[in-house]
Order: sequence, then C-alpha cells, then structure tokens
Amino acid sequence: MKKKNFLLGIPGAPTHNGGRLAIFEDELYVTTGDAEEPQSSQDVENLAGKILKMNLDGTFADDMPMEDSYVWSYGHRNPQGLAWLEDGTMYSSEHGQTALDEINLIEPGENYGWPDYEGDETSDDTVAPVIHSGDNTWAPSGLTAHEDVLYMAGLRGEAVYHFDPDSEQLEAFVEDYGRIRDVLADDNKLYILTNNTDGRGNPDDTDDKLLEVELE
Ligand SMILES: [Ca+2]
Repeated sequence: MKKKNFLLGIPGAPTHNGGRLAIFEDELYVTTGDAEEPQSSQDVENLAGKILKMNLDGTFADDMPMEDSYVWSYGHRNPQGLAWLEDGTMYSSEHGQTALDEINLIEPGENYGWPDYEGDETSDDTVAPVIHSGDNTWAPSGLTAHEDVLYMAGLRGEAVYHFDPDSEQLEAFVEDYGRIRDVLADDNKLYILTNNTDGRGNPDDTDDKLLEVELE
C-alpha cells in the first residue's frame, strides 16, 4: 500500500506543540500549539494554535467552517485534550500562560482568544472558556468523557480532575501519583497514564504507570 502524507507543515517548536489526535464519528481531530509564536494562533492561514479536522482519508470534511481549510477552531495556545459528551458536545483542555488553564466548549469556526484574551476576557468575536484555573495551574493534558462528565489529566496539578459541565464544578478526582499525561474512559473504567519521567517530575522506581480506576 502506498503511504500518503495526510498533512504536512504544522509548525513545531521546543514547547507548545499540542499534539492530541482523536477520532469522533469517523473524523480525525488534531490539536496544534502556537509553537512559541503566539500571533500564529490568530492567523487562520497558519496551522499553529488550532484544532484541525479532516476525513479519515485526509480530505476536507463537508462541514468545515472555512473553505479549503482544516481549521475547525482557532485562537488556541496549547490544547492537548479532546473529548465529546454522549450528546456530541465537544470540549478541549488547553494550557494557559503560567496559570489561566482552560476547558473550552468547541464550536466550528470560533476564536478562543489567544493571545489577545485570557481567562474570562473576551471581545465580540472571541469565546471564553467554560472554566479556567484562575491563579492556579492544572497544566492540563489529556481529556476524556464518561456519560455527562469530563475527566482531565493534570501535569503540574498532579491530579486527575473531574469536571461536571452542568454545574461547572471542578474537583480533584485522583491524586498522589504525580504528573498525569493522559486519561481514557472506557466501559465504566478510567485509565490513567502518569508522566513522571518526562524530565519535569520526580519519578520513583516504578514510574511511569498505567492506572485503572472503576467508575460508578
Ligand atoms: Ca482561550
């Protein structure tokens, strides 16, 4: 089988590279970071600082908000999590600058503000997060949905967070395992991947670990 390059030229840098891939309803979603060039996030011709979407054969989906473009949403700083509730509502987790980490409700063609707006600040054409971390740092990476709630991996926060979009309440759900890179809910179980060996943690002899937690 001949290999095909689906999409080349996503900007990269030592940090801020997004990098989450997720398939929902037979379409591929890709998060990209600003690659340390914040204004790229506002340039819809630039693939940095975006959530991209494509068909599984690499072609443009029929319902893209911009013509001949993979850009599904823009104005992102460094999104690393993607998840969908059972009703199809789409969310993404995103690293803020030192604090003001975000969970965003993603709608096609919308501008999520970076670098012009952070936290609750918005203009007429930007969207504020459904929740942000204020002065705290979650350093959110992976995101997953179970029924009507979200679970989010926290690196610096060293926790798996539980977020209920209805009540907009966020709380630590699993702690004491260090840095958490990714989470996946499947069949009433939550799988949790630690990342204490990523150069920023304090690994013990058995890191890193894949944990399994029973969900109610
Ligand atoms: Ca934002």
